[in-house]
Amino acid sequence: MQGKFITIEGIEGVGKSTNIAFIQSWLQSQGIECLLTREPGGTDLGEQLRNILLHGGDVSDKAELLMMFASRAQHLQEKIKPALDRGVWVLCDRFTDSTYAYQGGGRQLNFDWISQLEQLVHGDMQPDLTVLLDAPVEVGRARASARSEADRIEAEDMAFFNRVRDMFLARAEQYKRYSVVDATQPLEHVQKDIELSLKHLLNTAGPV
Ligand code: T5A
Repeated sequence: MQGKFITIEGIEGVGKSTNIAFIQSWLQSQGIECLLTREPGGTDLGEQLRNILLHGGDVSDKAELLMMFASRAQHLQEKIKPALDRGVWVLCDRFTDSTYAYQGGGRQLNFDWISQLEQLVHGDMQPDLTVLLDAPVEVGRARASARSEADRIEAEDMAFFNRVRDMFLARAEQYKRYSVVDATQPLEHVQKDIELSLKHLLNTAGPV
């Protein structure tokens, strides 16, 4: 049986890394084998692209878009699809929803280009569940900046991140696979909400 594909999304600092680790340990406690990975990155090529994307100098908006999808194409072929085919559940920190939010919403690139690249790279394959951790931009930025210095994308202004957040919320309205969690809550409450979505997915997944 195919594994399930779970993605976690949201603006910077909302708690994606913290909560993807929680999802992994919760699923493992249910006897489910999981692979935890991230985008951009997840493969040797993807991690090299990530380094350019987050720490490179002048990267044009179109080059940024293409590198996000180049990383994803490699990631799907080398890691995500083989794991799902083995019945392993894949937990991915960001996926194509981030491209719609950052390159589409934030950079205001043409949506048709994103959708054409999405078709090229993963066709109709979509996550089974997307957990969107939502919080006002000020909250996410305060948490992220307390933890580390801003990278090339984190250095964008508030208006950019408000467009990113709005795009995530608009997509969450559009697609049933989304579960929106209020990330301003204390961590235990955030994780209770995530657990409910996981239980729902597990109930609809059949035997694992
Ligand atoms: N990108 C990515 C694109 O532009 N297009 C794309 O297609 C893709 C795939 C990737 C960058 O690339 C861009 C988006 C990004 O700019 P990244 O490493 O995924 O970068 O992203 P970041 O969002 O920068 O990740 P962060 O590590 O900054 O944030 P997280 O993972 O959301 O937050 P986390 O878990 O590290 O938590 C931050 C702090 O908050 C605390 C944690 O303990 C931690 O200290 N915290 C809470 N505190 C209080 N209450 C809670 N509920 C808390 N939850 C977490």
